[in-house]
Amino acid sequence: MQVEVEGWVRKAFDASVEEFLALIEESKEILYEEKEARGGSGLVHISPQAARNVVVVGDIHGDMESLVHILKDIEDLNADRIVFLGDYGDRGSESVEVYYLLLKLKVSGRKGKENKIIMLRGNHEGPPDMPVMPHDLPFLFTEKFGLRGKEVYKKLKELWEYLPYAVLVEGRYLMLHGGLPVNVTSIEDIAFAYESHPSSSNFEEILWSDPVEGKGNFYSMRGAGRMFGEDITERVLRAVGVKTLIRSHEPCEGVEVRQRGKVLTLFSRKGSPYFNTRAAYLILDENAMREAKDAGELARSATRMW
Ligand SMILES: [Mn+2]
Repeated sequence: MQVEVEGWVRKAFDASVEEFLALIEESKEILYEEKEARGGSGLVHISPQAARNVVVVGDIHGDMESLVHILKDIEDLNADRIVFLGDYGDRGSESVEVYYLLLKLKVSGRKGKENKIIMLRGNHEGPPDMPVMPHDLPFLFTEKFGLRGKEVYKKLKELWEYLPYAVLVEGRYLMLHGGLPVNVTSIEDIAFAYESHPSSSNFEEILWSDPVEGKGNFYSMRGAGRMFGEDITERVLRAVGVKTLIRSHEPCEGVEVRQRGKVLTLFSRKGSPYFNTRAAYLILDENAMREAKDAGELARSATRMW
């Protein structure tokens, strides 16, 4: 895989606007088919019996170096799935190139009926009525492609509408970008959160919320989503039948265990504007897939730091 990745990285920096548009179109078709196959749901199921190695990657935010590091690091692993937890662009100067590489992985990720690459929706890939600030991605496209950069950005926004926003490894893990919606009573509430948006805030909370120690749920300083306490986590995880929430969205030293092992936060990029000195990704191997480890165990045994 390394040869391909290196070639794609070079290509990411000098792809023409036409090539970029064609790549988005091809990815969008795959994502559309996948969404149809899920009956319109935003939830991807991974069977713990069928997967041996699942790689999970947190926020990348335009950091090409970190993304390439991860891909090279896992090239001998033969991962069944690579789950990206969202937030691909903004805040990093190579956001455009990161998108090129991720979409190239996606269109090359077909394995039988399934696709090896799962790209979840983060709050930086939100719907038009939930904008994020600051949002430098459109300016980076214009800087690179001139006026036609606007066209590429518009196409990319269309693609975001087809991205799934949660992964369920049955009986083990729930993965999403931000947090657990406080009023969820079943996995369906998560699977069809976007369908009920904006009359229900479930989708907003999946993309924007953060865990807090203690009980209850509170207003978030982010201005969107909520802060959810351990009691909420306990109830929602029980309702969907898993032990641990795996999410990203908050900068940390690669990995952070919250709420006494119920929540694992992953952060997979380095550099400005954040101050973390380490970044991390996760390898859920056969053992982790069999045993539903809590966040503390995952942080100790399944995390790869750099
Ligand atoms: Mn985020």
